[in-house]
Amino acid sequence: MTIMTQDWTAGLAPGEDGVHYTFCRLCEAHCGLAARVEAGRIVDVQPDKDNPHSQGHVCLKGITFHNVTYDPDRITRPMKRVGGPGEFAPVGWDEALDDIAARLGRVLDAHGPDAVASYKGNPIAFGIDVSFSLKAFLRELGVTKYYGAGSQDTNARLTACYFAFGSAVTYDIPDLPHCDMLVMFGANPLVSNGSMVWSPRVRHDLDAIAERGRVVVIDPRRTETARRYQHVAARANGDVWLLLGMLRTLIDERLFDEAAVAAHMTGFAELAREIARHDPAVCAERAGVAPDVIADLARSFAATPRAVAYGRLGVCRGPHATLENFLLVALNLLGGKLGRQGGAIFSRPILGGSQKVLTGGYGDTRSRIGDFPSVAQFMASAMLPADIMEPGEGQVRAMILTGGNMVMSAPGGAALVDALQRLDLIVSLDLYQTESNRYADYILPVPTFFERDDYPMAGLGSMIRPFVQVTDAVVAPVGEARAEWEIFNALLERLGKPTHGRPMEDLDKAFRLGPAGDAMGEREGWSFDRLREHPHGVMVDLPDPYDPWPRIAWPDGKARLWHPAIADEFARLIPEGGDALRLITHRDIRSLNSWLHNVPRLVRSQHPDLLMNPADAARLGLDDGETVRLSIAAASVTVRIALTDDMRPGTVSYPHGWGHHGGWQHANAQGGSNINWLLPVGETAVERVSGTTVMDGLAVTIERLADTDRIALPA
Ligand SMILES: Nc1nc2c(c(=O)[nH]1)N[C@H]1C(S)=C(S)[C@@H](COP(=O)(O)OP(=O)(O)OC[C@H]3O[C@@H](n4cnc5c(=O)[nH]c(N)nc54)[C@H](O)[C@@H]3O)O[C@H]1N2
Ligand SMILES: Nc1nc2c(c(=O)[nH]1)N[C@H]1C(S)=C(S)[C@@H](COP(=O)(O)OP(=O)(O)OC[C@H]3O[C@@H](n4cnc5c(=O)[nH]c(N)nc54)[C@H](O)[C@@H]3O)O[C@H]1N2
Ligand code: SF4
Ligand SMILES: [Mo]
Repeated sequence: MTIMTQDWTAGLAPGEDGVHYTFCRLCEAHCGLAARVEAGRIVDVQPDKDNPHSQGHVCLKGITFHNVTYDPDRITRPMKRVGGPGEFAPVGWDEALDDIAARLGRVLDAHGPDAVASYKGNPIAFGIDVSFSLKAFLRELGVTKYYGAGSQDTNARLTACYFAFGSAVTYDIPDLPHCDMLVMFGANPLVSNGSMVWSPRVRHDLDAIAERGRVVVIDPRRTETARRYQHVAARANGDVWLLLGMLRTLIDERLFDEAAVAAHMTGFAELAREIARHDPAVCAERAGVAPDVIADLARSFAATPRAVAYGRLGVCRGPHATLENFLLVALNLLGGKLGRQGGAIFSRPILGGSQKVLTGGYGDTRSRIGDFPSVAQFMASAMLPADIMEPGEGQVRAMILTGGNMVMSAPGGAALVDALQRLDLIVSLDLYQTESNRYADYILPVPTFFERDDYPMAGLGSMIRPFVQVTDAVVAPVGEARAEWEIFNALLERLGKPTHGRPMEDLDKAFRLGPAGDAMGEREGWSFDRLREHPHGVMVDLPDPYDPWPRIAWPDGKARLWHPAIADEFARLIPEGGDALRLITHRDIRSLNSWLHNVPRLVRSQHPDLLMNPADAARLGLDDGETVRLSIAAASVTVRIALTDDMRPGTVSYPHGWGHHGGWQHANAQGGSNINWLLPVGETAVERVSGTTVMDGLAVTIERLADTDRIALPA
């Protein structure tokens, strides 16, 4: 391995020999990286120890990512489908773009923009040019059907914020550096590196909180994070009851912040009346947590001035996900933690013009079938197959897939695959031939993050310590790969529509006009050019985050503890009965959703196994390491079980994103199964108020395989 020296010289051109400082764009941590280029190729990647934000933190994904850039299975030429699924042949760029534009134009002319849908994958959020250009492209075509990860990820949290704060784009983040008690619902930051809160050294933040006070992790699995701090092994989807129990203690014992409620909130009486209907003992039973543990959590939370409740995926995908997130926000509000140092703070605007209060973001469009609202533009994924299959005005006939591998990551399984094959046109911009775009008509090759300029735009709202960095591409795009923004402009040009410039350039201006900017040279501050002279990035000063009330977007300026939609959700609240096993998902530090399984160094020590408590296995007569059939209704996959008392009895967990059969040879050889194949679609699979796919905590059946069904999985 080459030993790195910090020998950066300002203005290294892409591909020039030397060490290029840049940042990882795989997860929200956005760690600083130092990439050594020799003879035009990245030969080694190390942590950038001089990055003031990540301070040398990285994980194995970031420092092995050049293996993706140079992966022999990567798509580096435009590919056209010439036969069945997965049968592609290379074509020239002009031929591909001409044909795509002609076919897209025909769909638009004959059926209008509602016949075209977009699927935007998770990595697109972390590329500034691609995300802005995709938006501009769809806007020019009049396309408003945005599908993507939202309904498997953020929708419920953002919907709850809309009801509480009046905006689905204003969410609160935990002020980790000043916090003395963090109550964490369904998040595993030691593996995920934090989500909807950006802090690359999140473990150091949590350790410091535990040192000063408490970190409590509520999770049906004793996760890597739970193991390090205090674990409350609640039942899957039991959080709504746990939260009701905590709120009941706060209200009954008058431990809430009465002054804050009176000055800044409405709806207290309605919320209190509803909460009074729920018996703490019953709540505790349904949460699967002892009553005194819940009461103690509430009292300790109330008594700790610098405390905050935070929740992520584990509370974002159950049948009551919006209600759970709303009660979580209510806990922070009633506890007097919003805007408190060490409590919950709103992100600090960094772009000019964004200081204004943003409203809406909820229900701007609705699904054609089922009438579900979009949230921050994302439609309910569970309705995509019906949107393609059901005839009528607005039936989807063409799709643009930008990143995203929905066959692995969205619900639908066989129904989704069937629907994709009915489309007139699928165009995919991706690095690989995946389980989803094997049904595409074209796959267009795009750069990896090492091959493009960027700025950590997506995180600016969630960074607890504001940081900015501008990076140029480290190397030029491999093969014939072309930036997505160039592809979208080339298509717009052929369709006779107005094209747009490079989004990075517009953003520079917005940044310069924002609070950290130089006001176009009028004052001391930052511009992208000046940032380029600071290759490790810089920490920036932004306005005080401890005055949240001007950011409430409801016309009366008050946060809401009640909303008619929340009343409806309470009316719908029924306890989950039965003793079926419930399925949840876990992540691995060396995986990223569905697409890093082709890097041998990352996958060699991973085991896609169904984690199960030994007591459940004994009840079902199953052995450790056995391959079993896992089913939801009629859909089933085979998985290998691994027994561990980390799982709460009654809950099983499987990592998502496995079971490959795309163009990634190494990934295909890893075995495992795609559990999203099991997830139902259609109206009953959707949590109504947020369009969230109900996918965590579904009841599953597990059977021994008959001897003839047994298959060998790699060890
Ligand atoms: N290494 C790695 N990092 C990643 C990713 C990755 O794939 N790999 N993905 C990135 C993405 S896209 C995201 S959105 C973030 C997600 O970030 P996190 O939400 O922090 O990550 P998860 O591991 O999904 O954690 C969810 C936790 O919820 C628990 N859980 C499941 N059901 C319930 C429930 O009903 N109640 C409670 N209380 N807990 C429950 C699960 O056991 C799990 O530990 O991670 C990001 N970072
Ligand atoms: N069962 C279960 N399902 C889940 C989850 C879970 O925890 N459990 N998590 C959900 C969550 S939180 C998320 S965010 C989604 C993620 O699901 P998706 O949004 O579908 O994302 P990925 O599966 O990560 O697939 C990303 C694709 O983008 C491509 N790609 C990578 N970089 C780029 C780029 O720069 N440009 C372009 N054009 N393409 C690129 C990759 O090759 C890959 O094909 O999965 C969701 N699905
Ligand atoms: S934690 Fe790993 S994947 Fe996430 S930004 Fe840092 S290096 Fe990249
Ligand atoms: Mo996500």
